[in-house]
Amino acid sequence: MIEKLENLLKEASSEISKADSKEKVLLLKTRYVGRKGEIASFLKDLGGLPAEERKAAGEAINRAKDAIEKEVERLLAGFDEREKALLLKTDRVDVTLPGRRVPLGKRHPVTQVMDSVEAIFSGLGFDIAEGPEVELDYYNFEALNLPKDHPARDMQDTFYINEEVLLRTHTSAVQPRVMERERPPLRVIAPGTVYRRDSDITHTPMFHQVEGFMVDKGVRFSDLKGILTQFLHELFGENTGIRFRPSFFPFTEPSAEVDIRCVICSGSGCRVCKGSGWLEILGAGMIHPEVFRTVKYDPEEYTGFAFGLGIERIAMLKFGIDDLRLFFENDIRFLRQF
Ligand code: 2NM
Repeated sequence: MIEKLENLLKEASSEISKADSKEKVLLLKTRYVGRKGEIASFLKDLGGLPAEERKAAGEAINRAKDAIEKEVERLLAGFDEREKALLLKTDRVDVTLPGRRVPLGKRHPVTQVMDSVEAIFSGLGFDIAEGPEVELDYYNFEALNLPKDHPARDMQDTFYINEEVLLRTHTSAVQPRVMERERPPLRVIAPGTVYRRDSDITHTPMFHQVEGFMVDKGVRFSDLKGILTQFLHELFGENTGIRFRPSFFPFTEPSAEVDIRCVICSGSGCRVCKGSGWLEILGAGMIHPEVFRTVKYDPEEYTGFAFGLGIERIAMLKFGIDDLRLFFENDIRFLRQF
C-alpha cells in the first residue's frame, strides 16, 4: 500500500505540474483529493489492512494528501499572481477621456427679473428690505388702510392661518414694518413671495412681487413719474412708450396704473395686449395720509409715493413666455432657455 501511495504521489505531482490552467489544476484536485478521489479510496481500503499496519498506513495517506493539496495551492497561487500581473500590464486608464460633468443649473427667469429690478432700484438709491411671508393681518391690511369690509380681505382671496395671521397677499406688508422702525428720508424696495387663493391659467396661488416706496419732505407725483419712467426704460429699453392712467388703491391717493407699449406688437394691437397696444405693468400712487398716521409720520410734514409690480408677468413679457405654469414646473429644458 505504501508503495502504491508513493506511485500515486509521483503521478499526481507530475500531472499537476503539467496543468496549464487553473481549471485543469482544480480538476486534478478533485481527482486526487476530492471526496470520491484516489486518496479517499485509499482511506476506504484501510479497513482491510491488519490492525498493526493501519496506523502507519493512515499516516502515510494523510501525508500524501497534504503533499498533493500543498502542490495544488502553490500552483493556484502562481496562476492568480500571473493573472494579476497580466492585468496590471494590459489594463489601462485612458486619462485623455473627458471627465463626468456635474450638470449645471440655471437661474430661474423669475429670479433673473427679480435681480434686474433690484439692480435698477439700487442704482436709483433704493435699499432692499424683507419681511415675513407669514404675516399679521395688521401689516398686510390694517396698516395699509384696508378697511375691515374691503373685498381684498375676503377669505376667498386670502390664506388665513387664524384671525390675526395670514400668508401675505402682497409685499406692501413690508412697508409699514419699515416705516414703523425708521424715519424718512426713505427709499426702499421689498421683493418677495406672496400668496393668494387663486388658481387658473393666469393665476398661481404663490407668485412674486416687488413693491417700493419713497418718503421725504416734498416728494411729489412728478417724482413718482420720473423714478418709474427711468425704471421701465432700464428694464424694457430706452425707447419703450409709457403712459400713466388714473386708478384706485386703498393705500394711495391719487393712484395710477402704468402701461408700457406692447413689447410684442409695438402698439399695433395683438393677442397679448388684447388689441389695445398697451400692457399694464405696475400700480402706483401717493401714499395715503392714513398710512402715514398709522406709522406715526405726520402727513403734513412728509409725502411719498409707492408702487408694486408682479414679477411673473414681467418675466413672461421680457422672455416671451406664454404659459404661467411653466414657471413652476422647474423643467431644466425650459429653464436653460433664458
Ligand atoms: C401697489 C400700488 C400702489 C403700495 C403702497 C405701499 C405703502 F405701504 F407704502 F403704502 N406699498 N405699496 C402700493 C401702491 C402698491 O401695488 C400694485
